[in-house]
Amino acid sequence: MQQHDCSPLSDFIEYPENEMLSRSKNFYDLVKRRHSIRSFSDRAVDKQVIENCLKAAGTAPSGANHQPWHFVAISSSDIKKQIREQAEFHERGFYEGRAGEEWLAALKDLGTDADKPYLEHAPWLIAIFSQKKGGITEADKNTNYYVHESVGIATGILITALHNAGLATLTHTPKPMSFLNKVCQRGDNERAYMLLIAGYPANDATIPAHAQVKKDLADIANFL
Ligand code: IYR
Repeated sequence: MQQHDCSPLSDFIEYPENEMLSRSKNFYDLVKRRHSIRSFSDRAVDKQVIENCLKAAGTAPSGANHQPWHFVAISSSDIKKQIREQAEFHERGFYEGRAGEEWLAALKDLGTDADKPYLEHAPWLIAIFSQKKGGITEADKNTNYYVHESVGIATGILITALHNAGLATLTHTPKPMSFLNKVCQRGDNERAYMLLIAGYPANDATIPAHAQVKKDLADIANFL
């Protein structure tokens, strides 16, 4: 390996094998209770919880460790209202034709439509941006690598962290999403990647049957 500055791996924890087995099972039991919901309570969620989950997301591996992401956590009613208005405007165009027949057919069993009341009801919206240029510090303007992969992994950790904290989420990708740059005051170097809705589920929250069909292990993996 090339000469480079480094320190010993000191915080790795090795578990006894039986504990490893139970931990892996417990984690599966935890994450299989994560469901995307579309009906949120307006009950407030402490900002510190969101901060901790964002810190967890920020530990994600990334190309050359450039951490090519930015999260805008929104609790302001005014900004949520603007996002709802613009998302619904674009979604109406999507559902009224832009999506095309095949895409609309794929969404039928989820029951989604252009109405996005949760964008105002939920206590937190987290707009996730990817950065084309960057580096190990915020001031850098170097090329970023594997941006989609990196931001995808960070988003996955964020969703899991929020679920682990006891919150429900919804991944939302209004199409197009570029209005988020303006509303969130993010520059040209950033591209809106996803909008995450986070909060407590409303009492009437449901899970579409379609979303509960998960492929078997044998269908998603094989061992060589
Ligand atoms: N962005 C739209 C449409 C939509 C697309 C997919 I793919 C989904 O899995 C769910 C919805 C919307 O949020 O309604």
